[in-house]
Amino acid sequence: MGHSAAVWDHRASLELTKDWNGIDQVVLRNPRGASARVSLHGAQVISWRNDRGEELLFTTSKAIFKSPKAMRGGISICFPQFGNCHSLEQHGFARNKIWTIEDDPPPLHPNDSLGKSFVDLLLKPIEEDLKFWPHSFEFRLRVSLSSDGNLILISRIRNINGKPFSFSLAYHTHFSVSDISEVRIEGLETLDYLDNLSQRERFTEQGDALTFESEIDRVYLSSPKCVAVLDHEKKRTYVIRKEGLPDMVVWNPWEKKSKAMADFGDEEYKQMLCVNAAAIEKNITLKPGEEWTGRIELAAVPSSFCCDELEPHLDYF
Ligand code: TA6
Repeated sequence: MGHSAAVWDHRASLELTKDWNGIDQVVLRNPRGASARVSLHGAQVISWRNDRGEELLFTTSKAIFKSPKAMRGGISICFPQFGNCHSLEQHGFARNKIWTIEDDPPPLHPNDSLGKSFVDLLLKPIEEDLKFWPHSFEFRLRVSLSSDGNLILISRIRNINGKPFSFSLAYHTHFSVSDISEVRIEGLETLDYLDNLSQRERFTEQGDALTFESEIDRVYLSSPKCVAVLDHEKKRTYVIRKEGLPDMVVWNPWEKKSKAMADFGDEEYKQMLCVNAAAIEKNITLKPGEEWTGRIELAAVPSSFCCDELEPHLDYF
């Protein structure tokens, strides 16, 4: 299929709907029945289902849909910061803005389109934003669903000939799990991490897979391109492959913090785990005209797989 046919096919496969607040959502589907739903509010992925219709992302049952606050859950785009380090909101403003659909963005690699259902979203600062963050940027996000149901997010951030600026970014990803005590993460062993529960003090992870018995809020540094989240009870593994994102945030609020969050069920910590590919320890700096790309590919596979067993089709990782 030539490029033009692929573009035609792609546009035909987009389904536009509106949420209860009248905000546009895009539904991506693949021929096997997998789907993903993206809200133009914050370009937030609010659903990712496998070909059996099982929801793979956690969203709270206590969501507060009070614009501009992002709904808790799914995958929210945290930019230009993640964590309190400026006068901005804790995880930046991008997830609280309305994005637009861009029909004809600057091209990506052909592999980023062929055989995929995708939507290109764009965020540019408005006058109001420049008061808080005076930088002329364009943030392009491609959300795609591959033929085997993998979810791919590609961020391209360009400095539109303003003065140099620095930012951090995280894909704030809430995975749905059967029971947090049955989950482990492979790929973060022996890494250094900053512990947000101890004033970001630096520690070194021990040699075993990461398991969960209490609140965790850590930034693992210089993490590998591939990390696996194994849900023993569901015999399901989430494989996270990333490019341009050296850090990995792991967060579960556990019981006490869950009870303190109005938009989070007291027991919901048992069914979720945040594993966020990110670039936060070292800010990214863009000179005028420069562009940065950060991408993740999420796969949900039977637990017998692990990172290096996945098909080599992920040819940009
Ligand atoms: O490390 C993850 C984290 O920064 C936690 O400290 C917690 O604040 C979590 O993000 C939730 O952030 P949100 O803004 O989605 O409520």
